[in-house]
Amino acid sequence: MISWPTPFIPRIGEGAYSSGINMWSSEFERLIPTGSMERADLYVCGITPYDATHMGHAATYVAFDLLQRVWLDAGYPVRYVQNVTDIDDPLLVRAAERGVSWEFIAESETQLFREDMTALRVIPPMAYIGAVESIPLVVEAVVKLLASGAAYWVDQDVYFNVASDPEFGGRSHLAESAQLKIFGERGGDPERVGKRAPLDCLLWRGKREGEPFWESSLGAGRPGWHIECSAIALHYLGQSIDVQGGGSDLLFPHHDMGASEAFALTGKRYAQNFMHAGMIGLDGEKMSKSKGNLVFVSTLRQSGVDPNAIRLALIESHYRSNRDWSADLLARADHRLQEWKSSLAHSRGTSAHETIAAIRSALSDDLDTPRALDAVDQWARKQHGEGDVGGPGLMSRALDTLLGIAI
Ligand code: 5CA
Ligand code: ZN
Repeated sequence: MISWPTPFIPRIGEGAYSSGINMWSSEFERLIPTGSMERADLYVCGITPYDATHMGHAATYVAFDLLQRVWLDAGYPVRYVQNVTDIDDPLLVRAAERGVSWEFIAESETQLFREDMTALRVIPPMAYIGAVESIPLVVEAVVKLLASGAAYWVDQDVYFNVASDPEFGGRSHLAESAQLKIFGERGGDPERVGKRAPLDCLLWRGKREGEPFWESSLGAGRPGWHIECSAIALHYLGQSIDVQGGGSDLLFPHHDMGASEAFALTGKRYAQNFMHAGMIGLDGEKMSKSKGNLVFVSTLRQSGVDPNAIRLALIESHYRSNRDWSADLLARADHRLQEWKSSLAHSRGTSAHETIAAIRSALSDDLDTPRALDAVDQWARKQHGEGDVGGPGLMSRALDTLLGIAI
């Protein structure tokens, strides 16, 4: 499906990342020095379009946008793929509630997401792939898993045998009791009779009365969730990628299941690194459709909030931290934006180089945005004081290129 327009990204000269880009200190103790990758491949789990785009979604996609900007700035060609889970149970539930078709919900919410991403200056993926359009890829993958014995039938459904990957669960490191609990909460069916193991996950759901279905060599039905991302990523990016990303709620079961499915399909470890963004909450609760405590990007935009302020608010704290959205956070970000604007207008010096080096250094250290914003604040304060500092043109371009803040 189509994605959204690429924002203009000014050139500020290629970034010098002499100490390497360390993006994965938290999860995979890897430090990849500049020059060790010919290109950077990224797969980020996309939305399930039934209630988009809330601040949690926005924070996650802005975090991966920063990663892409750092890679591009360091000179890596980036290949970025994202999916849209445009058929899944929540869409059917929402469609029934609203008395409209699930296709209408999927299309309209995906369109809103595109508009929000455009407003937030998020660089689009090179391939934006829907679950529905990838059904042939999923069927091909499931057929292969059945043939190798990594999948099996339960009535008209097909399940993945998680034991076929000896490293299953190796990303989340959860005890089995925790795995079972979370699996049950996040779309899994540990109690299903006929499975070989409670954690085995659905690959293909045979046709049910009243539910949408597609004809295939597996019979009529629709895809399971985890295999959607594995099949899309393997097809569009090949057998190994640098980073798979998403919010931390996807670590288990989604990313563990997907990694094991990819391993069963290729015999190789698929994502070399996983990056997970923290959860955005409201008043101490995770922001989610089921809790009904959502703040939407589109609502804020309609009320006249500058998308730059939304973006600044989302990156005030580190992407990995669980944090709350609040009116105060937005007010602080808006204030900061006004300060930066005023400093750019009043600037009278020449050099922004030190500040740009500080921004690059902070971002290359696991996207340390608090430190990057602090460097800009320091630069901004100096513009109003005495002394020969500044460089507003270059500074303004750097804010856009590196932080996606266009002023
Ligand atoms: N379609 C699947 C992924 S294949 C899905 O999880 N969709 S979603 O709409 O529920 O979430 C889209 C992305 O936003 C995921 O990466 C998810 O981890 C992230 N996300 C969802 N809620 C939050 C939140 N409250 N805070 C931060 N990120 C969130
Ligand atoms: Zn996914």
